[in-house]
Amino acid sequence: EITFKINGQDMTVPEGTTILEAAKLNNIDIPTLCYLKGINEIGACRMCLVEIKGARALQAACVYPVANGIEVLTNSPKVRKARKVNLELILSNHNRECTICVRSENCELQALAKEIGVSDIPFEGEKSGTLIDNKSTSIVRDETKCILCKRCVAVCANVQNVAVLGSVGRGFTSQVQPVFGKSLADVGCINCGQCIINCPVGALTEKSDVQRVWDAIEDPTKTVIVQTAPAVRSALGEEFGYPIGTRATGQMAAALRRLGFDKVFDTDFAADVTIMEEGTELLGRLNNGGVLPMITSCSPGWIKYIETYYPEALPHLSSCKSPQNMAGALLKSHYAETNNIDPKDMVVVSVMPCTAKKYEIQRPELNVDGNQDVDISITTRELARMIKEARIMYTQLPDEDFDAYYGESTGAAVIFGATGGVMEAAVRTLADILNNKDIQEIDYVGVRGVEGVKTATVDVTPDLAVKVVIAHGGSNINTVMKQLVAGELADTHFIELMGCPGGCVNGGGQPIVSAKTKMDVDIRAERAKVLYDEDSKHLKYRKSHQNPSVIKLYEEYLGEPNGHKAHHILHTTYSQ
Ligand code: HC1
Repeated sequence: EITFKINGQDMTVPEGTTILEAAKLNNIDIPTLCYLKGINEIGACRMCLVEIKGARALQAACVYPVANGIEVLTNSPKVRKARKVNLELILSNHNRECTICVRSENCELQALAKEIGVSDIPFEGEKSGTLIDNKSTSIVRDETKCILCKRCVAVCANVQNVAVLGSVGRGFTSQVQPVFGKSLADVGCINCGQCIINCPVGALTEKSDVQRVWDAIEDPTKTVIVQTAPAVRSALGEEFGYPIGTRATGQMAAALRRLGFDKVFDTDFAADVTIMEEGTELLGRLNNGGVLPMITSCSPGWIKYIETYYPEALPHLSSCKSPQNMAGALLKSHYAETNNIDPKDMVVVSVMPCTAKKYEIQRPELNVDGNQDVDISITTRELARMIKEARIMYTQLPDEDFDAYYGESTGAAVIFGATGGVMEAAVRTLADILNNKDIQEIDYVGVRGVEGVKTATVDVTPDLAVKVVIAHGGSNINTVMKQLVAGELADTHFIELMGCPGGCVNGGGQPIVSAKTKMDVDIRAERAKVLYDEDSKHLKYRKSHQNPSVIKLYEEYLGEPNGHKAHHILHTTYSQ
């Protein structure tokens, strides 16, 4: 225990507590910019400077541990002046065209400038970065806005284990860039967008496809169909002022209809189809000596990760396309046929919590009879911008349903958006099929939660215990993959891997929450709760094989799961 004074008040905290943490416990807010709890604690931006009585230099509160007897001042004239000068310096080198920046009003730098009271930039700095890299299908990197906080560098390396961003140069020539100044498109970037949602400013953004969606909607020759990923409904409301953890499903469907889409469908329908296909594939591998453990294939960031870093393990991947692409492929085949629409006159738009989905849709193998499964993929944030641009009063909208058939889904599908959800959905179906009954205890809580790597053994039948592993985020994935290639997971049957920490609820396309809020709220858990609530309280069916529209689809069109037609439309291959 350490006893010290902060702004004249006595305080006792555990040893190792930083001044920043201690201040917070005492309801004192110290400004931060480069700080990302547990990820980037480097004291680089000098916004959190505090005075320690008797010490000559000011100290960075985010890295300075309290010591017995010290007296900390967080609001002295010296502190206020230093913070202001440091912020002016950062601003002097920053592209300040805030009115045309997508991060305006959700920019940590802009907020600080207001809070700290910067009213003038007394010096115009030499502008260091000028490059705008927009070659990636998913991510745009704008050096004119980068403030060198290195949050993206830390997330990419330490959380995602990808490490394609680094610091180069010193002083005014200092930059954050991929190696050798290359484009993000030309390095081992997995397109996950974790850099975007952890950037305090607009230096990293998604590549916008909003105009392409408007153009499609305005084109009278096109049937424009939208599908929404499970996790979008867990966070869209945040863009319209609702608290984190608010369910958006009904107002989202209503808004999409008012934007002018011809049909409002749900990716969740295809998530149910995925369970039919992937569950059957797993049973096949178990019965026929196929490659085990089988690994899920729905997260495109994860797919790029394995193709880039563990190509030797590709035979472990399920051959299932992701639900996004299954939905697109079914719309361009079954839906087009039954509605007499030429698939060439259809535009399938997906709304995803993900930036890697923009990369996934343009993979050449993801088509059905030459028609690209999905034409345009936008993020949750881009959808919010469209709703705002259309001046739809989102918060006033009634709750509406998705359109019939492809809008029908189950609780098993909606939990796909949280880490462990695909596994739980699969187990619900496997257990019913193998026991030939409608099992009532279906909350497999052992696979839920935000722990990095989860391991569980599920007694699916009295004779079959299925051993499963679940991981999310590149570093945790890497832990599992190292074990896999070392032969240490030989007794495991099924692995769920998701590219983003927490799964899709915390995907790189989701609403951006400030580092300050993330100190207090685990957004992964709060958004996941929305999905588990929808599963247990709002949906009639909670198992994929009970989805009446999915049953009908197999009866009237696909035939058997994993059958010839299903394979042609719903499965894929990977590249080394
Ligand atoms: Fe996901 Fe999936 S759950 S990958 O996390 O399998 O993005 O939400 O749409 O495709 O269904 C994302 C979410 C999403 C797919 C499904």
